[in-house]
Amino acid sequence: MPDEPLLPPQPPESKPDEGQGAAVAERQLARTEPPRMYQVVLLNDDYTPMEFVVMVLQEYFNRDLEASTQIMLKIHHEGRGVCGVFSKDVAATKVELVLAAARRSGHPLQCIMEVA
Ligand code: TYC
Repeated sequence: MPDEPLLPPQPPESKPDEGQGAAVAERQLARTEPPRMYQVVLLNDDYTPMEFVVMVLQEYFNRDLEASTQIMLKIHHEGRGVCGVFSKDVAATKVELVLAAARRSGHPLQCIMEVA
């Protein structure tokens, strides 16, 4: 015979605020922010040919000839111009591809990304 009286099975111990209901309420309160977006920006310089910049805008940012020429001229006159707005990974990849193409062709073109 055991010393202690036999009790019916007890539920596991839990404090009032640690029940599953509290966890669900907490999860529902945590609002998911939309992902940060990044603009890819081309910078002006005195050496990169205009045609090369127009080609970059067409090839890497899917702009037609007209839009590419407008953006290139804006950069030429104002010092910088936005090529497009993307998620972080896509923006970073575009920057790398543009810089690699510019270096391969021997141009000093600068391309950066910044929070949109
Ligand atoms: N300023 C350059 C030139 O006169 C053209 C140019 C445009 C260079 C845009 C870079 O991001 C640039 N050849």
